Amino acid sequence: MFEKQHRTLGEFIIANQNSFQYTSGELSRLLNGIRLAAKVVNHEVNKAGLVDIIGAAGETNIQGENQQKLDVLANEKFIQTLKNREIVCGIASEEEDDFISINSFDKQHQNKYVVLIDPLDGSSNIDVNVSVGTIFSIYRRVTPVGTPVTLEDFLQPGKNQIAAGYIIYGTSTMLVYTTGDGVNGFTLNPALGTFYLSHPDMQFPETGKIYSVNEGNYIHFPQGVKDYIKYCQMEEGDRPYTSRYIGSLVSDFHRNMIKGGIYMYPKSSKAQNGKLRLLYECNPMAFLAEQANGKASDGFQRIMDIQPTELHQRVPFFCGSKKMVEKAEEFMAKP
Ligand code: AHM
Ligand code: MG
Repeated sequence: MFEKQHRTLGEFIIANQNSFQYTSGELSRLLNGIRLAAKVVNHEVNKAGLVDIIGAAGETNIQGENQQKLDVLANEKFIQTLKNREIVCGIASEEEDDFISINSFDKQHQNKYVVLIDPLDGSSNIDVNVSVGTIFSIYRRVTPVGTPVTLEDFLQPGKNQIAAGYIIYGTSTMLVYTTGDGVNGFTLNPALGTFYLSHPDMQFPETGKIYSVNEGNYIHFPQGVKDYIKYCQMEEGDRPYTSRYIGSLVSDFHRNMIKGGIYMYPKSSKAQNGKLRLLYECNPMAFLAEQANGKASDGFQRIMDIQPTELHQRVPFFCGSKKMVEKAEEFMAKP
């Protein structure tokens, strides 16, 4: 008997195509486009530490220009790949002021999906060789096929998402995504350039022992958040919890999903809506969290119920193991 082969991401996408509501194959082509761009960006991220050495050897940057910043490069690679393959009708990116409408001569706005993307989240971690990630979110357009996309196609509540996921450029590179039927994680074999299904049906433990928040902002947090943090630190039952904060949402989320924990980016007296973007960061992570039996809230209501009003809108974010997010909400609700 031959040993059972691990499924590749490509095979998985095809196998799941038929269980999907709209079976034109367009979503599969789109996910394959993201898979390809992920490999290209992974290659660039992996050589980040070599940039100066390669530059000094004259292999790149012969005009003495500054090396392009990796977040800008990642943005270009994802947009280029999705544009070239003519698989979406519009893209909005955290790196761009406005959305991009895509039309090819022969397709006449026939594509159905829009993609929202944070091409390289946590990019300040690149300089210190710490994990970063890409976050993506996919919706069906709401305006009629055959016409150019409008802002309305992008300003949809998170509950309308068709698919969402992230790529984590970590000790291994992984692509984790959902199409609304659970969450699956694929690990890149760098020697072959192939993603293999390594983490089927990922689930947040119902509760956990890790809290992740930038405690440097403590004095600026609302009283409910301060009280919840004190609760996490109290010696009682399974507490105190452990504090772990990478400062890279994808990495903090990924760890908490595997081990059990809560990630928080609350509002503060310095930032009334917190820091994270509803469309590029919170909604996709919220969709993944809910699909993995976790929870995502702004402290008071479900993230995916919020009706966005602008592309770069920010919201407070509490996300992770269900019981922990509920407990944080309990503290927030106290007068
Ligand atoms: P970015 O989109 O500018 O990279 O910011 C998002 C990142 C998150 O990944 C991370 O959790 C958070 O910002 C960290 O912010 P802070 O340094 O304020 O704690
Ligand atoms: Mg970001």
